[in-house]
Amino acid sequence: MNKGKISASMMCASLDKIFYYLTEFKENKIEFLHIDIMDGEFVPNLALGTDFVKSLRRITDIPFDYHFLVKNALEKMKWYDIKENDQVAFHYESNDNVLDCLKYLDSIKAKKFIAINPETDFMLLNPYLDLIDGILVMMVNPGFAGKKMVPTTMKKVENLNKYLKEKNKNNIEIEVDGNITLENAAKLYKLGASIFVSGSSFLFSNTNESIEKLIKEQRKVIGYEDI
Ligand code: S6P
Ligand code: MG
Repeated sequence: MNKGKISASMMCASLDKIFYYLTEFKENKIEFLHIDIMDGEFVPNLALGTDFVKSLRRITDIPFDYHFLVKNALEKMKWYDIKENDQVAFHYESNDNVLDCLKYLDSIKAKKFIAINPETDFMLLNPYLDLIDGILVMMVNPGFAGKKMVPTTMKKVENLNKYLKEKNKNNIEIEVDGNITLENAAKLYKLGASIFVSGSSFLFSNTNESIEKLIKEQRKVIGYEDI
């Protein structure tokens, strides 16, 4: 099994510690910064605006993992300065034309992910399997940090992984977002998830542990037995 990757959820990072976090993430080679973008329409919350994200981009070169929880994602993606190899997820449930979004992401050479809410059937993504790099599975109802996992989502990840294997689509990554505690990360890694969004349930849980120690603990349960 490939080693899992960590995506640190920046809506959970308090600003007074931002340089500490970014330095530790860089030194410990965290793979992504997870950038939630919320418009108060698709979800009942607002998050990470264009100028904030652009200034974050100026102070770190860690790849961004954008998660657009918005209506009109195609239009709003263009407001952000998405770089080659950044990863971008938009929601299947939104009002966008999926193919148009994928086409735009191709044109800017970003990695293409489709996000699905807990109640959305992954079979609906069947027409797009040849076109995407990954599927972001929401493990909580979207909009806020600190929510509890919707219990059925664990089985959903297991079934999705089996389905992708049967279809010979092992190249499609499964990203899990929401309530990723250490225990949930360990279970989900075994069930086939490969990218783990870490928010208030782990990296930003404000324990007294150093970020370095937390990253190492998380890595141990996602394929780095030897750390
Ligand atoms: C939620 C958003 C997530 C959160 C993340 C926070 O709608 O998409 O990315 O930032 O879930 O992590 P936690 O551990 O508080 O659920
Ligand atoms: Mg997210």
